[in-house]
Amino acid sequence: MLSILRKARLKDKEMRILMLGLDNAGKTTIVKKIMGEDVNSVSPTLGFIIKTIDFEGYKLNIWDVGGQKTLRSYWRNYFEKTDALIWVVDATDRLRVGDCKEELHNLLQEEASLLFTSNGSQLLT
Ligand SMILES: Nc1nc2c(ncn2[C@@H]2O[C@H](COP(=O)(O)OP(=O)(O)OP(=O)(O)O)[C@@H](O)[C@H]2O)c(=O)[nH]1
Ligand SMILES: [Mg+2]
Repeated sequence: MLSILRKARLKDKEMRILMLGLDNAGKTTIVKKIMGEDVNSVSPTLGFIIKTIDFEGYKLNIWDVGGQKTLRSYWRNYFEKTDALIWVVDATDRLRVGDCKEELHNLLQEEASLLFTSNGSQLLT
């Protein structure tokens, strides 16, 4: 019993954080900066990169996923077991602020429908 409790506590100390946003928004740059890595050698992410940060006793697993248009349909595959979402916006990219809004909206819609279907509810079909 004690070992189960201990495991549960350990599990609570681990978080899965999903980082999404349009391509070129600066996701990988932010993660590299946090990790103390060189930010001058950043290239577009074609799949995903997982980085683990230890913060105040918490293990944060950051999933940095590529944001190019062709990759966005795969975002949904990363939702499961995610504890937090970080949506990265390039505030200087005025031309794509509309795209950014639309993608975030689609993402939240999709997440809502996934939640409902996984609960077996017919609320959103
Ligand atoms: N000046 C400046 N440049 C930045 C900043 N953040 C990112 N960049 C630059 O913007 C470019 C794209 O940044 P990335 O971190 O690759 O963007 P991303 O969101 O990971 O892009 P994808 O992997 O394609 O989804 C890089 O050349 C960075 O050097 C910032 O805060 N200031
Ligand atoms: Mg990237």
